[in-house]
Amino acid sequence: MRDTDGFTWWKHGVIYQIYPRSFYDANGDGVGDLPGITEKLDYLSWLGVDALWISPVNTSPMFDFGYDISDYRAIDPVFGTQEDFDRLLAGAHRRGIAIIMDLVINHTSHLHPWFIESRSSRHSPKRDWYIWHDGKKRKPPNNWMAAFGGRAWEWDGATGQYYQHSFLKEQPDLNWRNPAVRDAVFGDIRYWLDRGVDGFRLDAVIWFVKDDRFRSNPCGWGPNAPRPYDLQKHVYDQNRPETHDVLRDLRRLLDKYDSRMMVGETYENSPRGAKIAASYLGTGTDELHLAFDFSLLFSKYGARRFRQCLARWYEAVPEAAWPSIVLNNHDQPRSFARWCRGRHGTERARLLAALLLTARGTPFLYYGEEIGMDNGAVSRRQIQDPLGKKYWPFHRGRDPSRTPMQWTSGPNAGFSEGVPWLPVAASYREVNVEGQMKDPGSLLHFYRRLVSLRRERAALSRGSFRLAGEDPDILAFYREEGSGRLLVALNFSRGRRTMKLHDFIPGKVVLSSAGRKAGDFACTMELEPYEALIVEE
Ligand code: ISL
Repeated sequence: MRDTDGFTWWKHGVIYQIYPRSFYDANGDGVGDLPGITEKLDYLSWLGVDALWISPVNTSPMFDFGYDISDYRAIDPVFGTQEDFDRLLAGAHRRGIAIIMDLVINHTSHLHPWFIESRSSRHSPKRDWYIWHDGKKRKPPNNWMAAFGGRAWEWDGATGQYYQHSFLKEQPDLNWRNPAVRDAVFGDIRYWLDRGVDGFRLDAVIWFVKDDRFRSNPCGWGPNAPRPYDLQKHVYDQNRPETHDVLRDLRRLLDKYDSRMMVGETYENSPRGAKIAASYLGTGTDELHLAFDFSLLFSKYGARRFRQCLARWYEAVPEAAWPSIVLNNHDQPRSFARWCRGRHGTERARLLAALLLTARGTPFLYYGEEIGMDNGAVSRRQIQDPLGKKYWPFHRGRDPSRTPMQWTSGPNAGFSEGVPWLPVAASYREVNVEGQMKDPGSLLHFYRRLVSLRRERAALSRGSFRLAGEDPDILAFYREEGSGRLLVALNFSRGRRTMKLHDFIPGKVVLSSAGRKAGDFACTMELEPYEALIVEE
């Protein structure tokens, strides 16, 4: 891709996540598709993003909307054809945009031919491709739970054994200790690398390898306790050391190609998140290229908390590696719903935009974040997500952050001419791309300005990072590269605040969310309520 002097696309560019069912529906069946993404490439190029991560589009029976793959080499007809994929890839590359596929290899669909063969008999040559185990006195082999509810073991009456699944029972886990599994999956990965795909987002990395002695987990108290899954410490079914071997092998495979990358979903919702995510970066050059620390995403709002998250994350990332920054994805409530509802919502959203795009690390934007999309309201009848179906009303599932992209104020928010698979969020009349494109003062234009600033100023995309001050309401930091030094100050309070900085040198405004003109002089650091200010010294 577009690697030029000092610019590596996955380090210095901006990555945009698309949930393809919900982005744009080109054929009117109510479900977003690949031709839909291709149609919107000009928009994405106008926004200035460097890469798209597209949630899974491979053939799938859709028990988990694509996170259950039954053919790694094919495109699911609901999203289009192989040719549609090639057209998207070519169109993106023409515009200098890289394509990152979602690689779901912790498990397959139960309808993948490998699993069908594996479960056909205890003597099947593919039996050991999945994790089969005898029961203990008619009970599951140990106490492992599935992240999506119930036991991690499903009884197979026909062959008289249990198989293990970390998520739904329709998502049996592959046995990554088996070299034949590696060879087969690596073959499928090479298939996409040879077709020109630029990278992969690796699903569910922490679950890849399980304890070889199948020991039961000790009791514990996790983030969503008393959900049974969080009543144990996941010592033996997560983060096993052998997972690093798999990543090292994968890295060696990718390194045979030019400028390809992989970013891992290194999930953890606890203060240990940064350390765990960073561990999968290995030495910095031998495992993942990028990992996700979800601490900001799970954090409460505020300068102090966000500062602590950044500090921990940067401290954990190995010297030779590179961080990423993320506030949203398809599994969690949208940042707008978490932090920006009510008065001053848009101002708060601007602060988040500035945080995402000026901190050190590759920013990941989730579709709709750039216009301030809120969670949608999804009634019980409309629920699609298996998690919502299972846990309503305690957990309403992940549909609210997956509602259709809001393109216009017209019917179905301009997403589809059919009946959308999920209802559009009520905010679409005021919050949509068309309206915001016309308004230079909109959130969308603010994002676009920030994205282009990162390209103009190497200090923002590549520079060093140093926290400035300890103000409880202001998160401030210096970004420095060569002779360029920028001060970024984000006022998270609803009041006007003056920053006390012993080493502040008055400078020119580069960007302000509170109406100051670029080029004006900032002699003191008096910040307006919720102001994001970038000053060049
Ligand atoms: O989102 C979660 C709980 O609501 C997490 O536990 C999440 O399930 C975990 O991070 C793994 O997520 C990934 O793999 C799942 C898939 O459903 C998610 O969409 C994906 O991001 C199984 O493939």
